Amino acid sequence: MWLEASVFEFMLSAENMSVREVVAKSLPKSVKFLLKATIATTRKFSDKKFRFRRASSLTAEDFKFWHENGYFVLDNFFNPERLERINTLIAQIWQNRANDSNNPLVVDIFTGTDQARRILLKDAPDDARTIPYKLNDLFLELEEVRNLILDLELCQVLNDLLEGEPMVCNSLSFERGSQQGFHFDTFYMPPVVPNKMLATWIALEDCSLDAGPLTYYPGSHKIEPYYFSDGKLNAIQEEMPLCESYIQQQVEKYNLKPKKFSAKAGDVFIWHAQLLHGGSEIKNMNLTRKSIVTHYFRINEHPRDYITIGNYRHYMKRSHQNVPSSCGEQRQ
Ligand SMILES: O=C(O)CCC(=O)C(=O)O
Ligand SMILES: [Fe+2]
Repeated sequence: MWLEASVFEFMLSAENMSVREVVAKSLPKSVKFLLKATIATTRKFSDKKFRFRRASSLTAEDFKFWHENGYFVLDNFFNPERLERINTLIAQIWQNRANDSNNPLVVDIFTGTDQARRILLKDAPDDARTIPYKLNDLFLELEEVRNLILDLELCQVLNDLLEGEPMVCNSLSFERGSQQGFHFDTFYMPPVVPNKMLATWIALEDCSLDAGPLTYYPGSHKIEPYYFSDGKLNAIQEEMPLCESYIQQQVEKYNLKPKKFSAKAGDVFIWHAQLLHGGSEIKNMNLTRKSIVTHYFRINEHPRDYITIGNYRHYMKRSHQNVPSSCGEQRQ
């Protein structure tokens, strides 16, 4: 092969990701194709070195699994040190939340209690961190979070699954389980083109089964979607009882059984727009379950609404969620 092994080493290293993107951009198509094929082959034979990284292109078997089950797991995808940096940043964000009066971050606190509400993080009381909460859209503020949820190789996998380049639509950071009931994400953010949306769940630490793990029904993405009275997939609260009985009936019809995701730090769980999932009950409130959930659309459907940070890596150009006093926006 005309390219030196050391050149491959250089181009494959995570640290040189941006250089890799620049080099890749300037190459002619035929060379890019050769390079991509060779990189994939090289990775296959260097498992040890890329223990936490995975060849970007999925195999036919992977696609079959995705189409049959509506989810896909990338084991050991992220390096624990990288996750620790994110956990430290989140701790600092909580600690320093009130230092900046313009801190724009928005958090949903006391989830699942009668105190549940959406507020600015800077106004959150200390105990809000000890009860399940969702910290919204950290990616808008933190480059490290953008780089994690828009990791190049992760985005290449998402690109393959979406058949188009992914674009982050929102992110939710958790330190405990969500205990959110079973739902389809299309209740809150249906994509413009059916099914062209997906979510990733990144384990920022090992998750005990008592910490309220992610739970899901394999194969539930095959259920015919439920359309509300306006013909859309967005949930209409008053119609939820009817929708829920439809889902129940479909789960029984297809004999679907729920599963829990017992994640290890660095694992990534990817789910289809129509996969029925939720957060299971937290058995021990002292246990944390640090994770980041990200929902992605495709740039194809939002040609003017995104910011690009590299090949395959885009996020929606948008502002933070409004707090309810200024807007009654539907939330998930
Ligand atoms: O992490 C969980 O428990 C579920 C989160 C979820 O369903 C979502 O953010 O869409
Ligand atoms: Fe969800």
